[in-house]
Parts: sequence; C-alpha cells; structure tokens
Amino acid sequence: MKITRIVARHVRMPFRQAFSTSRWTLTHKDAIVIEATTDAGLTGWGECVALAYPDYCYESTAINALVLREYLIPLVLGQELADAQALWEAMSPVAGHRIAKAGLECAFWDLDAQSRGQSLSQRLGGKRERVESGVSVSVHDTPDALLRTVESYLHEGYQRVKLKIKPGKDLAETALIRKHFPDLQLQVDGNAAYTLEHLDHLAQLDAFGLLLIEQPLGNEDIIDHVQLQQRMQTPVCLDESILSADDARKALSIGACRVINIKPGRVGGVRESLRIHDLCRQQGVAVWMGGMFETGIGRALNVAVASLPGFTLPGDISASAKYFKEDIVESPFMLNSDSTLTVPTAPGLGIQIDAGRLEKYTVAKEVFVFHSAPSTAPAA
Ligand code: OSB
Ligand code: MG
Repeated sequence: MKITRIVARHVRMPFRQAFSTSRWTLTHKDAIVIEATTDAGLTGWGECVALAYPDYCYESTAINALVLREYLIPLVLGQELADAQALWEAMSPVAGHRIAKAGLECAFWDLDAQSRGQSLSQRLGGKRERVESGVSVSVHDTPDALLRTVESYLHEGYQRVKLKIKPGKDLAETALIRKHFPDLQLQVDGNAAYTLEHLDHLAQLDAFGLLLIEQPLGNEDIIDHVQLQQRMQTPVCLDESILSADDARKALSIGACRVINIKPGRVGGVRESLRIHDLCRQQGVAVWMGGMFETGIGRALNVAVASLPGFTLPGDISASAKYFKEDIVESPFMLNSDSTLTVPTAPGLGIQIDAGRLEKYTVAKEVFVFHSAPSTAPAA
C-alpha cells in the first residue's frame, strides 16, 4: 500500500452542550481529520483525537497538525507500507505523539480493510455486531442539574453512566445518582484531579457499588495508584497513564489497576490497542473503549475495535447526537434500544463522509502530494 496524497483538515464542530471535567471545559470538538489516498485510488479516513488545548495530555489539535506536517507525513508519503507494523516503524523516528500517529494509522486501517473488501471489525477479528454504549457526564454546577442530565440520558436508553468527578464534587453527587438509580451501571472519572492525600476520601466511593474509578491520581502516575487500589474495593481503571502495552503490563504487574480504558488515539492506534487487548485478555483483565468526543470517523474506528472479545465493559461510545447536532459522516451513529451501537459492516471503517458538512466545519486545510522521481533519466 502506497499513500500518495494526504489532506489534513482542522475541523471544529460545536458541542450540543459544553462539557467539563475536573480540569477543563470544552464548547467545541476540534480534530485533525486525515484523508489519505493511495496510488490505487482508494481513500481512507482518520482522526487525530487530541483536544484543542494540551491539558488531557501534551498533544493538542495544533500540535497534531504541526507534527503531521513537519515530521510524520514526510515519513509515510510515497512509502510502500505492507501493514500497520510497517507504518509504525516508518513513523518511529518521531518519539511520542501517539495521537498524531494514530490519526494516520486510522486512515491506514481504513485503506487496508477496504483493499481486502472487509469491514474493519472483520479485519481485526471482531466478534460482536453491536457494542455496549455508555455516556460520560460532565461535571455540573449543582447536584440537581446533574440528576436531570442523568435522567435524560437514561430516558434516551443509555444503560451505563460515567460521572466526571473532582474534589468537592464527588461523594454527594455519586450518592445522589446511586440513590435515584440503585441498579444503574455507574462509574466515575477523576481525570487526575486527586492526590495521595485523598485516599481516605476516595475510599468512601466504595459505598456506591461502582463498576470502576478511572484515573483519579496523576496524569502520568502508575505507582501511587497501587496505594489507592490497596485502599479501595472499587476496581481502579487507568486512562491517561497507559500509553502502550508496556505501560499496561507494568501497571498490572504492580497492582496499579484492575481494569484498563483503551483509547486507540491515546496509545498510538489500533495496532497498540490490539496488543493491550491481548495482554489483558491473557490475564483476565477487563478492558473497555474510552472516548475522546470523536467525530463519526473516530467513532467508527472505536466501534470496530470494541467489537473484539476482550471489551467486556460498556464503552464511552455514545451516539453522534450525544455530542453534535450533525456529524460529518452521512449516517450518524444511533443508539439501539438495548443501549448499543451497531458495528458497521461495509468495507473499511464503513462510513461515508458528508462532503458539505466536512467543508462547513473545516477551519484550515493542508494538502500533501507525493511527487515520484521520474522512472527514466530525462533525455540529454
Ligand atoms: O477522560 O475519558 C476521559 C473526553 C476527552 C478526553 C478525556 C476523556 C473524555 C471523556 C468523554 O470522558 C468520552 C466520550 O467521548 O464520550
Ligand atoms: Mg478518562
């Protein structure tokens, strides 16, 4: 496979509602959307899922664009790439920047599966036709407002809820939701807002029968989470601090967590996601599909990866309408009545891009073309 043209677009789409975590508030979804065309004329799509500001991690939309333009695209354009491993090796001169790499890798998998006439889920050995969907719920100003939001999601049919929490907006909020919905599949996400001083405080969450608590301690921490897991019955799940299968292996070996959130973007793509999935499966550790407010492109990728057998917990893979009035794919992802999304079956990612809507939300666009050397020497 040889990619000879890449269009990198910065898209900015308004959220239906602003979203706040312990650390940041977002009103828009920003992403670099990758359109990659091969010498055989196939087109694949990818999405770099970094947020607009480098606070979830050091990558951001602008940093993704820069790293793609200056470093990654020159490394892959015009190269013969047999598989995702070859793509990974081609990009290996660049340290880190896994989100930027994952955007290119997503387009590569779309092309790879299309060229075989398979859906991405089939290509990866997916076992499910539908994947279980949950919602991630913003930090709210008041417990009452939070309760109304959760009620509306349950009314829409979501059967698993994740509450964003932060010190001072955690115990009472979680208690309230649990009191109203005793059987709800409920979990919380601290987005690195807590420290070792909060161990006793966090342990009080054990009272609420949570599926898990996600990344309460430092962004890059594995070690301190060991103490937390020893102090709590609720399974600790790592998000921010797991960037690779190696990180996952280390975290599990010291007991820093009992569950892992896989985000293909965060870990450098599908290839690394598969390695984490396989490692966890061997060890009987549950994984679930995280989310980065993806457009229909990244959502199609996440749904395909989540169809693998080790994804045994519901993911942060909500319907397009949870985030946006309109998506840039022609058919938005819809919630089925059993709180699932359907895994696309058409070749590749199985999506069609709505060119008009893509254009409408594009705020910047760069085109990169591979110019091959002439195959014969010019005449003297
Ligand atoms: O911590 O899981 C997180 C979104 C962006 C960055 C980090 C996180 C999230 C979410 C939203 O929780 C998940 C979604 O896409 O619905
Ligand atoms: Mg998280």
